[in-house]
Amino acid sequence: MELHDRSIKSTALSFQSLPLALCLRLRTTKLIKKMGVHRHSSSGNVTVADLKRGMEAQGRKRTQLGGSLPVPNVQSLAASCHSASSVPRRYIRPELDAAADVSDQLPVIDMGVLLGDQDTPSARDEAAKLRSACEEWGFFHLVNHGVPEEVIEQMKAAMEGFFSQSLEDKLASSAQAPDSLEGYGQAFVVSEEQKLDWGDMLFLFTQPPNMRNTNLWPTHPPAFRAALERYSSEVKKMSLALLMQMGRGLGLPAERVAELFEDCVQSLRMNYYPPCRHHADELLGISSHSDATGLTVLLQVSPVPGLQVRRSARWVPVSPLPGGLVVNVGDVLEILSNGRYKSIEHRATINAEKERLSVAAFHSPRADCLIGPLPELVKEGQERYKTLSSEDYVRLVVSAKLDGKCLLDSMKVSSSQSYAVLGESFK
Ligand SMILES: O=C(O)CCC(=O)C(=O)O
Repeated sequence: MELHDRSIKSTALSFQSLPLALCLRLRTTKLIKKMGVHRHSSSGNVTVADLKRGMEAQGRKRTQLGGSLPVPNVQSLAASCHSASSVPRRYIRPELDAAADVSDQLPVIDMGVLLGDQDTPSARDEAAKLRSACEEWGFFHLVNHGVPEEVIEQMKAAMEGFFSQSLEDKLASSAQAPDSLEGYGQAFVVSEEQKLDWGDMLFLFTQPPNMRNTNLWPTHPPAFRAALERYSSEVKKMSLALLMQMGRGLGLPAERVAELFEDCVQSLRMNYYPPCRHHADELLGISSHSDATGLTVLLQVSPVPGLQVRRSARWVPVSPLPGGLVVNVGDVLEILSNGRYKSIEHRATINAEKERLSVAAFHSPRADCLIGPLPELVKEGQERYKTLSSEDYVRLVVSAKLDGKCLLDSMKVSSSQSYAVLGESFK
């Protein structure tokens, strides 16, 4: 237990409080390029010294990690695409198999039943269903979740109001700084060659309140800020209660889960995917990825399908359930649970006729936790993942070439990958 409670001293890199959420799908090339650091080995690894030099040289602050290369605003681009040939090739993925397998359906968990009288057979059955959803799927619909409908409706209206403004107005209140992920713009564009996602995002830190960069929070519609604040705190409260139930499935006492997640870092990624009449089956709103954080709560704002979850070699569509939320296990939870709970790849497809909006709320454990299998969940020394301080985990996330689940794979004890980025001794 002591392992996971240890406080981590701040380093020159100041990664201690860099939230894992910030590092969602950050890619080394981008960071290194921006920091003026060159890869120094054929394996593509960089050392801590390289990172330090680069950061010092550029005088970057932690929250400046992770800007994207400049790319067009997709909402404006879509409005000007009147023929198949006007969709730029960088967005088109001819090899994409957008077809989904509708024979499988995500489990549905009822939070009301889960939190009801624990001694009833129905509560026990729901707890077993939750455990199996986390072990087998890594994804589930959550109904009766307790986030008030009015809070959800206000959040939806706030997002619709923001994205329906002119590009100038969206940029005026919330434009990303060139070297930052936070704000309105794009993420994870690291090279001029890579395929681009058909979507724009507004990415904001929401918890703890002292991490908020409120100068990027939209001022229109006028109710945006209040809606975001309420949504953020209701979703955080619900997530903690759900994490306690998920912890129970692993045999963890509620206090242990609270210790890890009560002071969690939460960020929200609000997605806008315009329709595309001409190439919908060859576009992705978000490329396939697993979430580098702990627990994600997704609100599908529009009643338009688009989310797909990988199951074996197939893609299962996740259509919105009225009043429901979609929850998924992130990489950190898979690691903490020593592989019992699964972090699964997912992606978003594009509709030919209708726009689609969604908002993902990412929750990471408090910043001074170790990221590794919880000792009490490791049987007979069988740790399946390495243990890193959260600052080293962040360093690994930013150094990994993110591609599906390759980051998580590299955290496996069975992986032969060494981490030059974490120093020569770390294998
Ligand atoms: O829009 C969706 O359904 C998926 C969003 C997502 O995966 C993300 O924001 O990371």
